[in-house]
Amino acid sequence: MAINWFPGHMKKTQREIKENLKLVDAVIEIRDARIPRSSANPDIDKLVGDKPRIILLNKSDLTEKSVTKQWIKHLSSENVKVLEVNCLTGSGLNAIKPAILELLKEKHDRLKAKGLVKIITRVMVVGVPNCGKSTFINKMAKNNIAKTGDRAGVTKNKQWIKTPLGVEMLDTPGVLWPKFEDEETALNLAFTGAIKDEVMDSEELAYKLVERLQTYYPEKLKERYKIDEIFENPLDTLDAIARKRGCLMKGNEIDYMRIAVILLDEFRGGKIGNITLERP
Ligand SMILES: Nc1nc2c(ncn2[C@@H]2O[C@H](COP(=O)(O)OP(=O)(O)O)[C@@H](O)[C@H]2O)c(=O)[nH]1
Ligand SMILES: [Mg+2]
Repeated sequence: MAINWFPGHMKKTQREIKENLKLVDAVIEIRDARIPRSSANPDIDKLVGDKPRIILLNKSDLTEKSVTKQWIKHLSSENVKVLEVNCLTGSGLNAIKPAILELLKEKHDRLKAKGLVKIITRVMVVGVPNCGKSTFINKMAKNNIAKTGDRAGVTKNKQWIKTPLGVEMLDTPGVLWPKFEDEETALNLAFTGAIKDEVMDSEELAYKLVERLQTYYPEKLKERYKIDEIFENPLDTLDAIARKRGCLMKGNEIDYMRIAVILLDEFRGGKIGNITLERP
């Protein structure tokens, strides 16, 4: 699976992120909770440095809860707080403010000691494509559409959004690139829709998804598609699923394209169940 990002774009966004980093107190990094490792940018630690960071494991409505808890523990550190959220409903988002305050406590204490009363906290949002950056920013900006506009001495040509949390957020999120170095990462990104289907072979992708699901979630697969058994060869399982769904062409041939679209769609929509594709 040969997928790549044009290095010119990568360099430009990297530069932009570095510049924006100077303007903020903390970084909110969004990841897809179904693939907390694959949806991370390999250079994020280097980029963010020791700036306080909040990792939002977004789309947690689609995951296996206990595994998400494991990830939270695994990814947390002194400078990094990890929260599970659902940006569609807003669930979990109110934990952001306390997390930011905790991360910035020392800094705030220092400022207060200097006599500052009103402290504005600025954050920037980063994440790989499709992790939910726009949904997050829209949700946070809701009921508070008023943008703060340019502010002398702070930044030029940058829009900040005032959120109900009392935190100002840079309104354009930084797009990071994931790494596709190994096939598993590329597949995880493709399964979850982070890589456009147009550049993928959907039939192969669906086959690989069945292979994965029948290894880790055989019962969910059986239940969703009302199949009696899982076959050793994932292709046989895929065929059984296709037959159950009536994805057949003339002469009873399997319509692989049609079942592929159905499978990927249902997986992405959480219809096969709460599934996490990788473990810490
Ligand atoms: N199930 C679920 N879907 C979400 C959540 N957040 C975002 N999405 C969906 O994920 C897709 C990508 O979101 P978007 O905000 O455009 O991602 P961006 O590319 O990072 O800006 C959209 O279809 C969103 O509706 C969530 O918490 N749960
Ligand atoms: Mg977006």
